[in-house]
Amino acid sequence: MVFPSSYRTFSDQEDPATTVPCSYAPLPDGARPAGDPASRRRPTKGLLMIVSGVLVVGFLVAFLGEKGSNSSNAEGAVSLAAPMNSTVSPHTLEPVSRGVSAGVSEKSNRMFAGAKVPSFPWSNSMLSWQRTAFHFQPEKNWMNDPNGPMFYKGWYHFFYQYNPNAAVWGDIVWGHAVSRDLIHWMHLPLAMVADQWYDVSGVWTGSATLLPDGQVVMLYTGFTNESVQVQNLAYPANLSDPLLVDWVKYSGNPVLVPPPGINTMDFRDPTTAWYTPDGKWRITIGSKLNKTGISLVYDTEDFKSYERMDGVLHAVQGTGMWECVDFYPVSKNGGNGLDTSVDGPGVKHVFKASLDDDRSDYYALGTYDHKTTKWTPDDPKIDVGIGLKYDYGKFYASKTFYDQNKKRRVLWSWISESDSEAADMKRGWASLQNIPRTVSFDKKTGSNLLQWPVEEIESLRMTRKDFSNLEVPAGSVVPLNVGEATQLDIIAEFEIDKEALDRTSGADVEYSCGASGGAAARGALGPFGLLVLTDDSLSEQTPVYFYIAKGADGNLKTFFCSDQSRSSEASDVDKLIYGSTVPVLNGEKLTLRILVDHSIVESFAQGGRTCITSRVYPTKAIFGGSRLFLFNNATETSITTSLQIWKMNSAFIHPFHH
Ligand code: DQQ
Repeated sequence: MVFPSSYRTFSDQEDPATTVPCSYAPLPDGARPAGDPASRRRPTKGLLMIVSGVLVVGFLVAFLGEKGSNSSNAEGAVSLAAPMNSTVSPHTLEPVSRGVSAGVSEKSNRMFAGAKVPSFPWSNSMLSWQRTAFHFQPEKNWMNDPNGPMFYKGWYHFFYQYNPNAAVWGDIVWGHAVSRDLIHWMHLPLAMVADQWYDVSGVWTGSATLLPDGQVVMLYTGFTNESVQVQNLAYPANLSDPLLVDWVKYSGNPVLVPPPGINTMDFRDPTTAWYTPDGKWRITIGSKLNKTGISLVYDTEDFKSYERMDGVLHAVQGTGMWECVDFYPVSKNGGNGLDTSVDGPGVKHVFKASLDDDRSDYYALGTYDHKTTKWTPDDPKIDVGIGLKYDYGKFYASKTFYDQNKKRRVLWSWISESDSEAADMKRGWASLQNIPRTVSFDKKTGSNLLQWPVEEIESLRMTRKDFSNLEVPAGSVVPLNVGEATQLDIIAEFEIDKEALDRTSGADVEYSCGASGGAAARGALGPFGLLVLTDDSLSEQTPVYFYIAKGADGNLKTFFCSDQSRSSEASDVDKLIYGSTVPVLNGEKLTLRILVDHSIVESFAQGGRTCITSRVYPTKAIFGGSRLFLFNNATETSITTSLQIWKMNSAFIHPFHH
């Protein structure tokens, strides 16, 4: 790739004694589907409405006691051998609307929208346990989208949407941190604050472009004094400062305003620019037309003036507003990552949109034609917004960057909370970023990306325990003696009994992670996997597992799931069951990796073909009370498994002092 000089500058790791299976099978036979969270909450909501209607305080307290003891039925549809004895306070949480006038999106915390749920009496010690040890998070307050990630003069830079004033969304500015290795971070002063008419209501999401001559271009969305979304240009005040502490906003901002026909509140989140064969830089910006998600395209030579390209880069009906669009090339040979401007026959292009309507990040693989300014999905049946997700748990507003230092493409994402806003405020912080992941094309399947935690995370590995060829009989739980299990890196492989596999037929072809009863529901060939963040009695547990469905035709379909329904005794946390199918090729073992870091569990199946990130808020499986177990709740097969489990160090993220 040749860049011309024509663009203008601007000044402006076994303990044998403890690895025998338990003599009990705490995960029971039989189950009925868990149902969706709304239907699970409905009885609570109805009764609470009656209670509030008659306003009898004694009845309210009695009702809440009843609700507490029923919580496992309500949430998971089946009971465990060790039921949850929930202690709830006589308070209920009502969704709080802080309103647009406070600069707060009504969509920033939707979990309990329209529902009243009993609030759990979170202690300060429980809340303090939730803070992570090696995931990026600010010292306090609210964070959301990753912004402008890049590698510059020996440092990884990470900017993020940040509320300096509270642990809820609002008053958004750009936080900034730097790292040598993407794991150990140093917090820097705010990079950009809301101090201009064109961003006074919020310095929203943006992306960085590194120009061949060493300049750094930052394009971001400003929410103006009149609530219009515009695009602005900023750049480092001093390119010789590797920490890029000071930023200048271009005097001619805004550089782009919503074009005719586009709603002034639906024009945001410019991408990193890529260089076209026509000698121009090209960006795309998410929007919508009615219910169709679209991506507008602009060309520029100087990042100050722009030409709108005809049509759109891509559009998908019924997907709603596309936030934080990302567009980048991947090598068909699955090798190194590629600079955003690379194109050619060995390249496929990934298109990603964050769907404001369901708060998930969807991607698709396809072909880009620079002449027509169009991207076409390989398979329209799994187009953007209706097919693959980067992650089937909590994962939103993600953004990649090309790391020229290690020749890889790295993916960052906002991991929001799934507890109550009241708990967030009491704790004083909200949201995390994922462990950055390398992203590459899966040349074995040819149909998906592979995501894997950056190799630098392995520098935090401390003591290791290995477990080899453990047999986990059908219907059993096996404790893994690793001690306190709150900071772990787990690698596991599983083999199913071949005879059982052969003799089973027509099992669970209609299975789905979310609607088939979760980890407690037994099938012929699953579920089996790990119970993380689990207390000794197994009353709190977060299963991460495989489930194999076998069609009458002999075809196998493998699911990878994470079940939050028994993750906490508290009711005021999200208890969804996440997951999807995962491609498993002939001859492959089932493999998984799990990073456990206090309230976050990041799980990767088959080398990262399917990923699930969960936020969990146990009340007993914390500190020294957290344990790790294997489980096999299948009825027809035993499982043989080998594991390597490392205790993880803290990354000691700290402030920078001049
Ligand atoms: N968050 C930003 C917007 C973006 C949204 C505002 C996605 O720019 O569309 O904080 O989470």
